[in-house]
Amino acid sequence: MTFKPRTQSVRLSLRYLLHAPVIAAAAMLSCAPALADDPFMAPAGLSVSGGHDGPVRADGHAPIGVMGDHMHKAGEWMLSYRYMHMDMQGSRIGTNGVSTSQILEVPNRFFGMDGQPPFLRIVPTKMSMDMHMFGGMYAPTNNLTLMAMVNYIDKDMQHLTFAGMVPQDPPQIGSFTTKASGIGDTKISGLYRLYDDGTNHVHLNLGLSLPTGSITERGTIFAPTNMDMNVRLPYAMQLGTGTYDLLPGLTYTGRSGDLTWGSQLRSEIRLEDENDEGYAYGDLYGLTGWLAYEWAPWISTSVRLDAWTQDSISGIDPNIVGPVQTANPEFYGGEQAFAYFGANLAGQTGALRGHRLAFEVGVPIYRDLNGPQMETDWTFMAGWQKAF
Ligand SMILES: [Cu+2]
Repeated sequence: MTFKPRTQSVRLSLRYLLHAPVIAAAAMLSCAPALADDPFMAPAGLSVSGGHDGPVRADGHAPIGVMGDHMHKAGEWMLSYRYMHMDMQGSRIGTNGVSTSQILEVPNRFFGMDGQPPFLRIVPTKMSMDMHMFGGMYAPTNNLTLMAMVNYIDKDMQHLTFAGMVPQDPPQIGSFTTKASGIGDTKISGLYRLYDDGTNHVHLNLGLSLPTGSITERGTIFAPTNMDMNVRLPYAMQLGTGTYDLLPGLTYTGRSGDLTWGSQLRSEIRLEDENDEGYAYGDLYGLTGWLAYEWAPWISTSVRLDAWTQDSISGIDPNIVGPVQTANPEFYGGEQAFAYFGANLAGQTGALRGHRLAFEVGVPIYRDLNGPQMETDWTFMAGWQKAF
């Protein structure tokens, strides 16, 4: 098994491909003021709430996993709640799954420091994340919608501990679970309408992520030295990035009868070289595309593909030390693609009118991870939305 640095050429080419729409957006934005004054830019038929008597279209919103997919008409509010569950089991290096015994052969970057064995001796086996997202949207004008989102995160990671000083085939000496929960990073953003002809719609997403999530969570681990230790938890168990992050993106949606489609480019760009603890997550670029069919105004179903690339962590938190892959900033990031299957429901009459309920399940189709790194096996999201 080798641990050579991953080839950069594939990643770079994907990155440039993903950059292209940002450049296109910048070009479109330069002519946006002229479009914004055009009364045809915001036809009444585009309201996602369905107006006062027309049907509320289930496909008026993208699949629930897409953030900032739709805009509102002037004066309209929306409240939303999303619940997400993510399940990870096992690890991979690049595109290959690796066993526990393979992980135990990976060098420990902290070897030489007090009590640190030469190879990894703690292996994470399972992780789950639950996230509660509370969102609000408000449109001061037809061409601008503002959005804010606050998150509550719950993380749980299970590990096996192996004898530290046994050089090969170390015996397992214990296991432990770490948990962290609390407020995550807060996101505020603006969606600006660039083009709308009633069939095709394009808007710019420009957001800012505020570092409200803790990056100093602690937990008790069972160390390879056969001792319980209270330590700062690895990056994967922290609740925020610790940096101010810019969230630029571009969204396109289209409709023809009962068929809707769309795509969104998104990115997370760190605005600081390092956070208070000395590191920064890698920048992220993602592209998603979906297709939905509305069987009746109250129900639509969707398929979606999402691909993203993210660099490893730069810098290091000197308080995160341990013979475990999650303590190594190099074992973060990679390229992934997931397929999602979803349904949107929209209440039509009575007290249910205007209430939206949506679900989406995601499964991996491609995972190339800087690893060993835990792999996501499936995700689930459910959401409620209501415009006023
Ligand atoms: Cu909304």
